[in-house]
Amino acid sequence: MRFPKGFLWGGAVAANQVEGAYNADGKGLDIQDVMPRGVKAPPTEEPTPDNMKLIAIDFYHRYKDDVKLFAEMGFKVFRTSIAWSRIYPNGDDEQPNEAGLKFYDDLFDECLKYGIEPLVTISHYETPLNLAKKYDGWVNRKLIGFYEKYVRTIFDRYKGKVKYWLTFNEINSVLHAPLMSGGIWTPLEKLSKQDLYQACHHELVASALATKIAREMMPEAKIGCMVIAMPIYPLTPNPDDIIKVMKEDHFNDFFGDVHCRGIYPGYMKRYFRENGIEIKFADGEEDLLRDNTVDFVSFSYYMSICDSTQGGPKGEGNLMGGIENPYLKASDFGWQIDPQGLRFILNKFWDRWQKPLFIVENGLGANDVLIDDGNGSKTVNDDYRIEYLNDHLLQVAEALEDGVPVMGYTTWGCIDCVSASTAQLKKRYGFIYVDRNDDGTGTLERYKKKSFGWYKEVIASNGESLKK
Ligand code: BGP
Repeated sequence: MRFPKGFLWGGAVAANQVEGAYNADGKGLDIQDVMPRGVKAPPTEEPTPDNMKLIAIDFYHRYKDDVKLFAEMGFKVFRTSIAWSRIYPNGDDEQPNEAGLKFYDDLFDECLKYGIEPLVTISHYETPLNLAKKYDGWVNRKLIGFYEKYVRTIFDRYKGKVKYWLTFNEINSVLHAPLMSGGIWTPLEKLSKQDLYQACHHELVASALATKIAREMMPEAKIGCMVIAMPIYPLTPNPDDIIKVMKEDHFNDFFGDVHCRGIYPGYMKRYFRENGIEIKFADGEEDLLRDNTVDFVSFSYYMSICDSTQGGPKGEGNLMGGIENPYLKASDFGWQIDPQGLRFILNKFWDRWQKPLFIVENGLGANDVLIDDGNGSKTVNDDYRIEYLNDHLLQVAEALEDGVPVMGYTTWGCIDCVSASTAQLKKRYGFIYVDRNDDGTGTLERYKKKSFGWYKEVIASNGESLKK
C-alpha cells in the first residue's frame, strides 16, 4: 500500500447536517431550516418540528466530545462547513455576528489541540434563507458581493487556523438541485436556462474571487473547488451512447474546467449558443477567472451510473441518478457500489486538470442496527461499511500507483448525521452511532461502531492494514 507520508486521513460533515441549534446565538435561518424533506419535497413556509436539521445531532453543543472521538481515531483532518447564517444571519447584514464567529474559533481550536487540520467548506448547501427569498440566491449578481464580504470576514478571523478551504460544496449540483445548491428560490421547473447558467457563472466568479482574496490574505492557504464525481458509463458500445455520455459529462466537467483552466470550454459555448443562453460577464470577470484557478480539486464519490439513448431501468442516486449498471450491487438506499469507479475518476481528473486531488466525501449510508456490545455499552456490527471503505481505499492505492497525486481522504458523515438528499437520520454513514431517530426520539448518546476501531487501524498503519 503506497499512501504517501502526510496523507490527510479524516472525516467530513457539514454544519447544517450536524450542528442543530438552528436559531441559537444570533444564527439566522438558512434554506435547510425550511427543507424538512431534503430535495424530495418543496420547502416549507417556516421551520417545522419534523425537520431533523433543527436539532440534528446537536454538534453545536457536543463538538468537544465528538472531536475527541475523531482524535481517538487518529484523524489528521476534519472537514466541516461554516454556516453562513451564523456569521451573517441574513446574508446581507452590515456587521457579522460575533457569537457565530466565536463558535468556529472554538471548534477549530479544539481540532488543532489534537493536531487535526480543519478543512472548511465555505458554502455547503446552507445559503441564508433571506438571500434565497429576497434575491433568488445565486441567480442574482448581488450574491457575489455578499459572499465576498462573508469570505473576507472568515478569512480574516481564521487565517492561521484554517489552511484548507473549499469554495462551494458540489458546485455542479446546482444544475440538478438549484435551491439546495444555489439558494435559488424559483423551482427548477420554472427556472429558465438563462438564469440557471447565469447563477453558475456568479458562483464561478465568486469562487475565483475567494481564491484571489485567500492568496492576498493567507499566502499559506490552499484553495480547492469541490464537485460531485459520478462516472457515467455508456450502457452499450453503440457510438450513440458514447456521444450521449460525453455530452452528459460536459455538464459536470464544465465546473472543474473553469476552476482549473480559467476559461469557459468550447463545448459549453456551443451549448449556450444553441440554446439562446448569453452569459453576462461584468468588467474584469474574464481576467478574474483566468488568473485565479484553484490549488487543488476536491470531490465527493459514492457511485457511478450508466446512460444510453435507448433508456433503461432507473436507479437511485446522489442528487442525480441514472440507468442501473447490471454488474453492480446497490446500498440499502439504492446507490450502486463501484469501488473501481473511484480509481477511474481519480485518473480522469488528474489527466484532465493536472491538479492535486482530495477525496472529501466517500462512504456508505446504511440502516444500522444498534446492539449490546456485551460490555455494558452498545455498538453496530457494520462489516458492510468496513468492506465498502476498504474496497474504495484499495482503489485509491491503485490510483496512487498510477501516479495520481491524492492529498487526502475524508469519509462522509464520520459521525451519523442528517442526510442532505432525504433529510433522514436513519441513513447512517458514521463510525460513531448517534442515538436519534427520525421521529425525534433518542438520547443523542454516541456509540462507537465496529468500523471505528477499523478506521483507527487504517490511519495508524497509513493504509497498510487494508485487506486485499
Ligand atoms: C453529498 C453532500 C453531503 C452528503 C452526501 C451524502 O451530496 O455533499 O452533504 O449528505 O452527499 O448524501 P445523502 O446525505 O443524501 O445520503
